[in-house]
Amino acid sequence: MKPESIRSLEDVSKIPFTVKTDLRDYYPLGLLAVPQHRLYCLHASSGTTGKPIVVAYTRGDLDRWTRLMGRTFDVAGVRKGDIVQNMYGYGLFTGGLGFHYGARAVGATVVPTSVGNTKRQLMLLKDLQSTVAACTPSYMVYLCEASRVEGYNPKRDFALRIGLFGAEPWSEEARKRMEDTFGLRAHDCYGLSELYGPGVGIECDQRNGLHVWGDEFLVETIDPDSGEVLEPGTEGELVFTMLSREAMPLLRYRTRDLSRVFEQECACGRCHGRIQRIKGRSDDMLIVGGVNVFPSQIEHVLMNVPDLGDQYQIIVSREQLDRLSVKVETPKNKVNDPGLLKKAQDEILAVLGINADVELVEEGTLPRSEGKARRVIDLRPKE
Ligand code: DLL
Repeated sequence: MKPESIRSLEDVSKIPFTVKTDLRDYYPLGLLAVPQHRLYCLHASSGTTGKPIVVAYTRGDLDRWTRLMGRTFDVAGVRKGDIVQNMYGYGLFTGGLGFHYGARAVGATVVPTSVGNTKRQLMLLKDLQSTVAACTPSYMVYLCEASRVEGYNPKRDFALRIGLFGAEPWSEEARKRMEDTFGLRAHDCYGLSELYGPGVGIECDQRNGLHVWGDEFLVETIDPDSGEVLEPGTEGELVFTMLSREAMPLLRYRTRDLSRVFEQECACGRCHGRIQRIKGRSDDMLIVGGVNVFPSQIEHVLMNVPDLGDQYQIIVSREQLDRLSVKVETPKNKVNDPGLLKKAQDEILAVLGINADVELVEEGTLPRSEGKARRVIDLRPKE
């Protein structure tokens, strides 16, 4: 392809797709479109094996991302004077800093509590009278419960009026629960690290799909099997082309997220297009408490620990928060080896960034399948 080959919007479909494995194959910075000294920041997200994928930003990219996040906050109604308790993880994950930049862009006060430490989160929500909660929806649902257990009366003690929830799928039932408990209005926020991070899509007050910033993202939907471009309105996999990104301007990036593009104008009057809330994924990626997990990553880790067999099972459950358990086979004399158990747990934590309950089971105990192995059992309620 040469730039001259693109003369109309239709020509975009001639450009080959970019996929997550391209980022892995060129790890860490092989896909840079600018000299490395122009980079101002790097973030990283789960890859499909032991290495993460790295995303890079120039100063211009950070400014643009900040602007997109500012608009995202604005659409949700966040204003100067609001106190944003940012409970997304700060660090390599794009959630923490992305929401931080957004709060700064609209002139709100940001409280960078980051994830976890629930008692302290609740105390600050009350003492600071935070008006905006930004976190994964599963954590907010957990806070509904936790706030009562800790003796708070959520509507009386807290001043939350807006929730900015994303990084994982969530249901209308979860929305109702959060809104009924805290008296806030919950907005779905969509994004992915490869496309800056959060700030790709946001629900306006109509809450009828998410507006996608059309001056930055060109959206297509494709058939995930054939790669064929679908008519707007048809459900398929979202593919994005970034229009102003400098450091890593991915073209036709396949997200693996399933949705549809709405053609009708939104009653709110904004002219940026809309996508439906994400329905699921066209690959096997799991999102456990907001953290992306590929079964292939776990396999990669387990296979690199001596004495662990190649049969394993991943079980995802939800008690209060999401839980990841891994059963893996090992020779009989190793089943009670605490060193081996710890090694497996530590390696999973190092690569995936989450604590998993590992259980060593004797060789031959996990079910064998004749076709595709059923490696993942997701017991979370489908709501
Ligand atoms: O999750 C960025 C983000 C942070 C978005 C905070 C919103 C809020 P990644 O870790 O790269 O980036 O994961 C991206 O998460 O491809 C989707 O499968 C899923 N995802 C993100 N937002 C939503 C959402 C961030 N609102 C992957 N609904 C994406 C459903 C979502 N899935």
